[in-house]
Amino acid sequence: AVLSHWQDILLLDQQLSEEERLIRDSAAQFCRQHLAPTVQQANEQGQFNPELMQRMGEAGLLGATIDGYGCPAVGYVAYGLIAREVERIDSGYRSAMSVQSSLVMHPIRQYATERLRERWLPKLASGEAIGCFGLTEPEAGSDPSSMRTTAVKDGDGYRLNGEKMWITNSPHADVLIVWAKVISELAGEAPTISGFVVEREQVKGLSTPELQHKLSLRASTTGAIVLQDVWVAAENRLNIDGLKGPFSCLNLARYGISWGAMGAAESCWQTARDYALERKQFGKPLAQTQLVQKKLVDMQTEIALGLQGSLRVGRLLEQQQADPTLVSMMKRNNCGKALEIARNARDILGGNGISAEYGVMHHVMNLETVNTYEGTHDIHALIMGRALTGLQAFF
Ligand code: TGC
Ligand code: FAD
Repeated sequence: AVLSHWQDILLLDQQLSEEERLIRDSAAQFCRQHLAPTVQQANEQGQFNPELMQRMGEAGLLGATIDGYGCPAVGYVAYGLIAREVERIDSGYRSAMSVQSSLVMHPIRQYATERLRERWLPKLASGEAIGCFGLTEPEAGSDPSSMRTTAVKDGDGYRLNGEKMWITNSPHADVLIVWAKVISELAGEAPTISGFVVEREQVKGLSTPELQHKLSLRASTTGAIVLQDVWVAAENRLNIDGLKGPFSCLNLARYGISWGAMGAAESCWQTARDYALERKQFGKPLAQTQLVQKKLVDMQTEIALGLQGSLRVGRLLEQQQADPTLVSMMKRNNCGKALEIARNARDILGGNGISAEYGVMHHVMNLETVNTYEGTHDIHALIMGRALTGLQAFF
């Protein structure tokens, strides 16, 4: 007989509060109703529909952990559960949700002035406004400390120059969090990295061309941010100096990705199981062969363990006890495992595995990005390696 809770073998459900289960179920319902019907077309056409942000806003999925400003103030575990449901459909949709929540609303909430919070957070929560986060540059990816974008004091503000690359949602963004090196007026003083709230309608010299030819995360728009003498008021500089500014936002986003990647993996695994039960070769279902059962069981094991790890980190975050190293561990593990699971699911579906109709191949393609952005698989190994040995091996 089939185990009644084969889909939740470690009974994660029992470890959630009533409120968390309700949030998860309503996010799942929203995703089935509003995201699933369009995902195949969005991936095939390489298009993100910005109106989806308003639908996500109505469903309370944007800035979910923030208290006030029209946000629901849910816990970190609930936030992870939302990311899991959204990414079960598509990593690109989850990207849109997590950039808005963790990389735009979070820094505005933590480091911007009250006036900017009041101006932007309610609109970002409702999806009426879209935000993006510009850290990566053409010559500075894993090593953001080598960024070339500069901010130079000019009157009552700063003049920004430089180029950001690979920025989720930049072509649609009304508000852009841009990280730059602030060049001091004092001779000999080292530059410091700081963030700036760039409001598209208020500035001149900003362009955000879309990147073309992407074969992954096609249901998400990715662009550049080109800043040519863009002037922003001093008030728009975030109140945080150094790389801990962007990294403190990345902690939250990376944590959400650890849940999201498991959602994509679960979708692939469940499709592979259904397919293997249905499909017969050599006179019996594929699911009745030892090799296929092993693949399905390996998937199940990694998903169950990955979800438990993310749940534990979420609980520690809620108690303010999670060192960022734990986030690196779960982001790295769950993205790497999800990619392997998606590839194995694709394999079990044979030729059908490459068809968009079965909903597995787009996860394979997406997870290639998810394994790379927000710190690559190997960069998170080096972050953990440094925490384990006390020796940094980046350079
Ligand atoms: P390092 O010396 O390690 O640190 C510099 C300062 O930052 C502090 N710090 C952290 N603070 C909070 N949380 C963390 N996780 C932190 N990690 C470091 C650190 O304490 C220090 O503070 P202070 O006060 O002493 O100055 O800096 P490093 O240059 O050696 O860092 C190396 C490394 C590899 C760890 C780091 O650069 C890194 O993580 N690289 C990966 C880059 C990355 O993740 N980029 C992400 C771009 S955004 C993105 O991909 C969005 S995709 C969105 C989507 O669509 O979902
Ligand atoms: P590189 O840093 O050049 O790395 C290339 C390879 O070298 C990797 O395998 C890496 O692990 C390895 N490597 C690098 N350094 C070392 C080392 N010291 N030791 C051993 N190996 C090393 N960025 C943003 O700021 N905002 C966004 O919204 C955003 N969205 C993105 C959306 C998409 C679709 C993609 C693909 C990327 C996005 N990124 C975004 C950028 C992303 O964060 C970077 O691609 C990522 O950090 C890696 O940087 P890189 O591509 O320059 O690779």
